[in-house]
Amino acid sequence: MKIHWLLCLLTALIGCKPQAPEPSPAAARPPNIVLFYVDDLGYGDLGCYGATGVATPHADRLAREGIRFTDAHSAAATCTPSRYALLTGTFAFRSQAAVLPGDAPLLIRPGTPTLPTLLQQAGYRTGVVGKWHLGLGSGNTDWNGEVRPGPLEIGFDYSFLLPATGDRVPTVYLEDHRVVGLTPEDSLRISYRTPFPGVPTGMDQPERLRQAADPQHSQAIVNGISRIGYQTGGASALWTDEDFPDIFTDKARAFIASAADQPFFLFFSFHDIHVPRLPHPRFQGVSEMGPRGDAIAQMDWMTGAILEELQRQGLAESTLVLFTSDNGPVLNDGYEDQAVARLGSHRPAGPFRGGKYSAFEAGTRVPLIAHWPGTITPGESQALISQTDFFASLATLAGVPLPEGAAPDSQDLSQALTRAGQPGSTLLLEEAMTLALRQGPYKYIPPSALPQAPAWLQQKGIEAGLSPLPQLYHLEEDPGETHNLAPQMPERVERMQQLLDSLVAPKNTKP
Ligand code: NG6
Ligand code: CA
Repeated sequence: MKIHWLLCLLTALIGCKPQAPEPSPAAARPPNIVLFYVDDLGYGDLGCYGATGVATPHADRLAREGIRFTDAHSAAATCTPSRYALLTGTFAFRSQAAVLPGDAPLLIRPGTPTLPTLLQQAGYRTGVVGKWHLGLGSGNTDWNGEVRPGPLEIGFDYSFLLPATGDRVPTVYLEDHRVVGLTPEDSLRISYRTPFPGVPTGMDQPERLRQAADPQHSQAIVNGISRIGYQTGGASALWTDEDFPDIFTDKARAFIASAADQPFFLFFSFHDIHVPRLPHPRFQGVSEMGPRGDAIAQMDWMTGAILEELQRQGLAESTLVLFTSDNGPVLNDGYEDQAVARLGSHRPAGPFRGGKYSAFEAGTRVPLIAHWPGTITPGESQALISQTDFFASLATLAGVPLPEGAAPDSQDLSQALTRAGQPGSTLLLEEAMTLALRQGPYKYIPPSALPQAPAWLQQKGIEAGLSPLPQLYHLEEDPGETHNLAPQMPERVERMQQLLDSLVAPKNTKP
């Protein structure tokens, strides 16, 4: 200490500055981490990624002041597998994790190394607010009692959840282990198999609905909207979709305020812009695109309100904000909400082909912004990076080593995450109904065992990217994946198939 001061004095006296140390992202006190995780937001859905028809000033500010990534990927083209990989650093195909029903047990076994457990070990307070969709309980969950295991058993100190999705029962909030607002005399029951006698469904009473829905979304009616799954009781606990922005934002703010003298990790997982899209009345009509655009504006407002809380608490400069999406965009995902009719010139997937569910690029190519004022120099990054890599990267930034065998699919890309111009990954797996592989500008989709997409996708005009033949695209020359190079480049196809096989081969550890 004394020597340090002497040096300072000396340099002041001789009038030259000491050599600036190489900036190290892992500062003495590790940064707070806020992960904004939007649901179904496409590559082209933000102003800073070319959106038209809706303004996103808060996300755009993050991009202006931080790093805007142009080749970042969710782990998978649907929600549950993406979140599983994000939190465990392990691809979902290893345990065949797929989109879960709302009564599924917790998918991540307690004891599995998870990102929040690791951050707890690094001294963080950890919280998750918003959509969960990773299962809860251990099967046959009674929603009227303690619901466990859940996030608290896999590394979170606090949770306030929408348990599955907005379009699935149960349509209640869960805070830590309890459904919020239940009364003992009106117990909540759900079923994904059998209707409850006498309880109306969207199928038999469509005239009660505010948005027409497809058959899969035509069961329990809550707040004038039919959902997937049957439900009865729990009237005092049922959510009103239009309240989501205020309720989730308030919970996030309270979490930030309560954690102020300890580093914290907030996983803020939006319901927006998933279906059903029912933004609060103050956002209705603010975009030119109907409810889907209004939901984007609402999501952006929530982002701004949480950033403002960080500012108010004096935490802006000590917080690394990551802003991204769990999979690519979808327009018609089960409800008639004008998403297709009012799209105009907006391109939800930007220049890419496909979207949610798809092995084509827009299935996983999503916006990613990293923001850490004072530490990150603003810029644009073309680094190839997957959310699967957040685990190892954030471990480095938090200053903790990865435990043996943890996060086997996660690479430490902390340099790329915090500095524009740093290289990303050389290979990247994309998980959809088939796996796909990126290597530099090349994208390889192997011949699929499934000859074509399931009927419910085809009916909505969604391209799954499946083909019985190999597909190879050069994304720099052909971002829209229209010209299959496989017949011309059989050697590259073979090499990429071998690389894919080696990445898919079982790892030693499995959560
Ligand atoms: C699908 C639902 C869809 C959506 C999706 C999950 C049907 C026909 N479609 O099965 O509406 O809920 O699951 O979305 O049931 S995700 O973003 O959570 O992965
Ligand atoms: Ca999603």
